[in-house]
Amino acid sequence: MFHRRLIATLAGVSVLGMAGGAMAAGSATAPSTVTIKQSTSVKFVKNRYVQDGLRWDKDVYRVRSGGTLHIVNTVATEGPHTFTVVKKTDYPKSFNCRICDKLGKAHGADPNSNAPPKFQFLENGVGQNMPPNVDRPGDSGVTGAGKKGEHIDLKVTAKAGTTLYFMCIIHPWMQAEVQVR
Ligand SMILES: [Cu+2]
Repeated sequence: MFHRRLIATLAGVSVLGMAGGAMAAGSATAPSTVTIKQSTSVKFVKNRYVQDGLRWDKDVYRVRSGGTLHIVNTVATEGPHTFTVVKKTDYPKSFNCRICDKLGKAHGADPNSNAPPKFQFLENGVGQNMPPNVDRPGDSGVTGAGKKGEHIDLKVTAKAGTTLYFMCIIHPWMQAEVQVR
């Protein structure tokens, strides 16, 4: 399956960063640092299906403009992940994910090899090896080689009032929002 190949090809990179902050209540008090984790529950029904419940730990996150997204691998068996901003209309509804193919190529992932991607980050769809300022589709980061605890820190420069639609291009059903306040 395509996502299995991407798991292998995007593996192999990580950066260090700061610790996460607590989520505050109310839009006026959105936190300056928000931690984004994953959880999973796998359901296996013989001769029917495997249901992969891998997900972001929330559907909606809030962060202050100028704040930091602290994205951590928290499921030991199913990393790495990408935090990738896309247009809402580019969200896939199946494994057939055109935006995943396009941005996977921009990361320099080779679907025929286990090598790590050439670029750990994208800024506006262009590969680079430093974290982007997150404010638009095509801003992206790979969380690491997949080991538990690996993480990236991304600065959100989008203006207050912006909603960022993000996904993991390795696991295309992992889709959630960041509301910038
Ligand atoms: Cu993922």
